[in-house]
Amino acid sequence: MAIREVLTWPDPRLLEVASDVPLVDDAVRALIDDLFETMYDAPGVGLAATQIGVPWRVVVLDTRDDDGEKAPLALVNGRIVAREGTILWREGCLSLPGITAEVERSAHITVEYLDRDGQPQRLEAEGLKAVCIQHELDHLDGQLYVDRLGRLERKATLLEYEEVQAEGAAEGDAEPVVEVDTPERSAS
Ligand code: GNR
Ligand code: NI
Repeated sequence: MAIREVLTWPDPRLLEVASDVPLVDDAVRALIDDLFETMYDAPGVGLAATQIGVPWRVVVLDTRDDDGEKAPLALVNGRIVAREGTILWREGCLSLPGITAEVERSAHITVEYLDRDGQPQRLEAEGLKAVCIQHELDHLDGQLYVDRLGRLERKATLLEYEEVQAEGAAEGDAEPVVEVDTPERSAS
């Protein structure tokens, strides 16, 4: 198990379309474990393999159960087979840290996927869970939530992102310049 570096926009690997997993083997289960560890560490409510630079169709999420207890869910080769209604939700993304935007999604979805034992499963979701599944599956197609905004709002949101990133970099101005681009700094 390991905490992996989460890629941030505009890393070109975030734009790649991931491949179906041919067999849920120990390597895929190890990937799922790393995704959970990285997601809980961040912390985030979901994480796609794309975000740690692995181009396989694997996502994890945990939107907690009604009692606030952990409810980890791993979806391999997940696909939405039915959708109903629309919902507006304010989304964030670990690959676009520091900003959020309201995104329109399907309100109710049915998803088919393989679980960590390779068994086919089907689930229905609504609310944050449905939003999160759609957000994560989008990552596997190289899509970020800003790609679901209107053209002008996408532009404004990415401009805000660049401003927030520049402020973060400016706060580090007192540090030795040689450290500015080290992985430790960009991960913190
Ligand atoms: O942590 C996250 N929160 C979140 C909030 C609203 C809608 C989607 C998400 S997913 C995000 C983590 C992430 O970037 N997953 O890809
Ligand atoms: Ni995301």
